[in-house]
Amino acid sequence: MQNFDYAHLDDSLAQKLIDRAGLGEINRKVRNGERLSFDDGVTLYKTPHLAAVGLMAHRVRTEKHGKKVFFNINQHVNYTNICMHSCKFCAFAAKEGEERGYLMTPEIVEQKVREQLHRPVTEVHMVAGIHPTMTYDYYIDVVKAAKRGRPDIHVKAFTMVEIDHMLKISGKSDDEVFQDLRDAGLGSCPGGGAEVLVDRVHKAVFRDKQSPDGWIETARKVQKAGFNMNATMLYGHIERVEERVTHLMRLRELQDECGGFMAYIPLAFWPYHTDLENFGHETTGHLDQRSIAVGRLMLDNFPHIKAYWVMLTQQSAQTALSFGANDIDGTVTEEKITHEAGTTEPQVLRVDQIDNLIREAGYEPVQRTTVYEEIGAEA
Ligand code: V47
Repeated sequence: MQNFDYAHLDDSLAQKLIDRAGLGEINRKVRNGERLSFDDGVTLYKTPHLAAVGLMAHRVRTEKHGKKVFFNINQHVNYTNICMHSCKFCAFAAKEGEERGYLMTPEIVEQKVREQLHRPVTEVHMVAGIHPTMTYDYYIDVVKAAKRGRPDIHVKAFTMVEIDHMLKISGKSDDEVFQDLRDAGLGSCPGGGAEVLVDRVHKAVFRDKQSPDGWIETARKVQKAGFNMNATMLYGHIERVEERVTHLMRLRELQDECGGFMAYIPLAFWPYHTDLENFGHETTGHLDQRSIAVGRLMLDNFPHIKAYWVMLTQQSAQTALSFGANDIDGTVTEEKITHEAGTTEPQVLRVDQIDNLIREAGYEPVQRTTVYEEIGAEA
């Protein structure tokens, strides 16, 4: 059966729907490749006409990527949950001495990677807590350990929070640290740790961790050192619409300057076992789709928008493919951060399950490397 595809909705019909939603001027800008303003971003977040926002985002996504949806075969290794910070949204972190705290030696990291040798994994995603006493050499060693376990694997590791910590404890210049990381085998950096890049949310929710300016500054250094990275936003807690838009504008500005961002990944907040549990609730399907769509429309200089199924859920991630997303992340394997916070999703998806999610929604699955080279036409 040929799926109805609203990307190809007759222009005048699309125009009517969007005009009726009061979004005609924003649509005109999008169609003409004009940059959307802060106020446009706020309007897109506030309008009740989600379908019109989704339609605009879907048309942009279709122009950039056609029917392709990227995924990768990856594994996660969270090498420690011991963390000196106390972010209110986090259920993963443990304090040193707590029974649930753990720290993997580089040998264990190597072992974790070896355990997956029977699968065609191309990427290891490594992020963790900021351990209060871990040495600089440890960070370099865990990258080397992953490469020893599987020499051809792409190591996507360390959020800007971890990189900043390493720069501070290394006793070396920034250039030397980036060279050490490159020599050890670091390929790129994931997009975590950004949360919401505004001071009010930082003060209220993650005050003792890297500031929004600090995240941007470290991302600038990483990209100027030649590494690609992703960017996230953690939404669905105390942040306001205007703060989400500020976050997007800051990412867009940095991308104009450095150009090293690959994907934007809105992360749906899971409240369970966190300090925001009583305040919090799971994000809604409505907010999930809107977060993807507004990201696609505002971030005109980002090539990819990722619907991370572990946090969005498979249902929302699949729907997001028609709201601007062109990537669904990967097989994952042993994710801890969201599972500690109550996600109902499994630890791992098989390639045939990912394939099915993508095809059922009317798209074409394309396996990719971490840096978006196509591995085959399809899974
Ligand atoms: O930085 C923490 C978030 C991030 C919770 O770059 C939470 O490809 C939801 O960045 N509910 C880490 N989110 C994960 C991450 C990521 C994931 C997948 C792919 C990529 C990529 C990056 O998780 C943290 C934080 O923002 N987080 N606690 C929570 N309770």
